[in-house]
Order: sequence, then C-alpha cells, then structure tokens
Amino acid sequence: MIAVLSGGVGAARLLRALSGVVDPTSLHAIVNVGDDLEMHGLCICPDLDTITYTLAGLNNDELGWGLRGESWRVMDELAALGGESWFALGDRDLATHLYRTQRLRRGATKSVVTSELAKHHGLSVHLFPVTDDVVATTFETAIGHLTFQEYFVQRHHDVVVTSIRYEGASDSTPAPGVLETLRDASLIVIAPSNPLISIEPILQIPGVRDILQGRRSSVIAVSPIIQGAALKGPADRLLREMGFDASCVGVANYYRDIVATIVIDEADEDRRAEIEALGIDVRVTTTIMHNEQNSSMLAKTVLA
Ligand code: FO1
Repeated sequence: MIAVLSGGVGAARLLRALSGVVDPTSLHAIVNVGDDLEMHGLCICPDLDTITYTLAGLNNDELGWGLRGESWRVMDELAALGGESWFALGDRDLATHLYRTQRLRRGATKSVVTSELAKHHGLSVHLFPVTDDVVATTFETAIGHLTFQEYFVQRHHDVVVTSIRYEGASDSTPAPGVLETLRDASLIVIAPSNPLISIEPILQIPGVRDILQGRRSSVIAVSPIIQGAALKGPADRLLREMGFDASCVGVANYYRDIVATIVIDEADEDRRAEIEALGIDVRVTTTIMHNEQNSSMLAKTVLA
C-alpha cells in the first residue's frame, strides 16, 4: 500500500497517474483539510472535492476546481441579490456541499462522508481526511488576519504573508486509519502540493511528522516548484516569505527531516548537487503532468 500526502490539483493529478501504474486500491490519499470552510452554512472541503472529482474524471480542468460542465445559476441569483458570491459554488457542486453538510449535521464524520462520496463516484483510491476535527490554515498578512479562502481566493493570494497558522491542528486527532496507513505503507509520497499550506497542515496533525521522521528513508517528495516557480498558486512566494529558497532546493530543505528522496523537473537538473549536499537523493524527470505520457513517467519515477 502506498500513502500519498495530498493537497489539491497537483496531488489529484499524481494520484490519477499513480492509478494508471499500480492497483488504485493500493493507494491511500491522506488529504489536507486546512482549506475547509463554512460558507452559506455549508461545510466545504476543497482538497477532498478536487481529488474526488479529478479521480472520477469529472473535474473542471480550466478552473482547477469544481465540476466540468458546471452552471452558475444559483451564484448569479445570489450575486443579483447582493449576497456573498466571491467564493463561486457551481449548481452541481452545491449538491456535494448540501449532502456533506446534511450528513455532518446528522452526526456522520468527515471521514464517513468522504467515503460515501468516493463510493458514489466509483473511486478505487482510498481517501482519508487527515483529521475529522476542524482545523484551519490562516494567515497574518500586511493587511491583517485572513482565513484561507480570504487569502487564496478573495485576495488572489496577492498579499505579503508574515506568518501562517494551523489553527486547531495541535489539539486535533488523526482520522481513523491515518496513522496506521502511514506506519504500514511500503512507500510514503508527498505530492507536488504547496509545502506550506497543503502539506504542512497534514504534518501538523499529532503523530504524522513523527512517523515520517522515523521512516524517512521510504518517504519521497515531488517538487511543486520548477525553475523557481509554482505551476499554479502561491507556493513559490510563500516559500520566499517564510524564509526558504523559492526553488526545488528550498523545497528539499523544507522537507529535509522527513524525506530521503525528492523528484525534480529536468529543467532543474543543475540543482542536483545542492540538494544532494542536504543529504537528499535526487530523481530527475518531467514533473509537469500535462498529458498521460508525462504523468505516467512521473508516477513510474516516484515508484522506482
Ligand atoms: N478558487 C478560486 O480561485 N475561486 C473560487 O471562486 C473558488 C471556489 C471554489 C469552490 C469550491 C471548491 O472546492 C474550490 C473552490 N476554489 C476556488 C478553489 C479553492 O480555493 C482551492 O481549491 C483550495 O482551497 C486551494 O487548493
């Protein structure tokens, strides 16, 4: 069984690629819940939904979130009323949030609802929210305290961050099966997700980092940064703002105590020696998963 620490889009694509190389039922995705939010009284889990929709082949590739072929009639009506519509919820996507919220209100855990949604969408990969407790990644910025989606969506992550908080993480409990998965996995993969706001919230859940540190030799990370830039989102600027080099070397340094190997893009081949000097092995391949062939190459490199 292979455990994959997962954020949003990058993780979803890697899981889809891995599903083409190994039996998908052997993949256990440990998913970040620090982006989760309550909006209009609904409980919304962006990373869990992005992974579920992507593995079901229903994702909206242009947007990078939500469902393909979406309509926005509810949002348009809400905007016309002057309601809060900056966080766009498609008409079909709303059903997911209505269902999850209904189930949670009736006492089901986030884990149980995740598996119900995964089953409905015919997923073979096992999805685990890293915790069933409420945790929230928030930001101290030049314009004050921001919740995750206020930073990421409302401000288009275009504001300087002075510190990141993982609220509730230290008091949270790993969801059922999470620590067992991390202990029993033959390999742990850190997906090419944002180290600071998609992977770190997973590492902050009690017990997770300790397990990875204890089995560092069988933990491998895929750098989400290529030639100093993130393919999508603020990973590069957040690394810089938090004092790390915005490069695959900075990512290797960030994960230094928990990974023994990192996969970098061939465009960063010249950074190999710097990473090896950190005591981390390097694998070089194409890490941009923009077609089946590249994705399969990356998956095979990770598993090699
Ligand atoms: N991202 C945006 O940039 N704008 C949005 O309006 C937006 C809405 C949205 C609704 C549901 C959902 O699951 C995700 C949504 N996202 C939106 C993406 C979301 O902010 C990110 O997926 C994560 O939180 C970061 O990976």
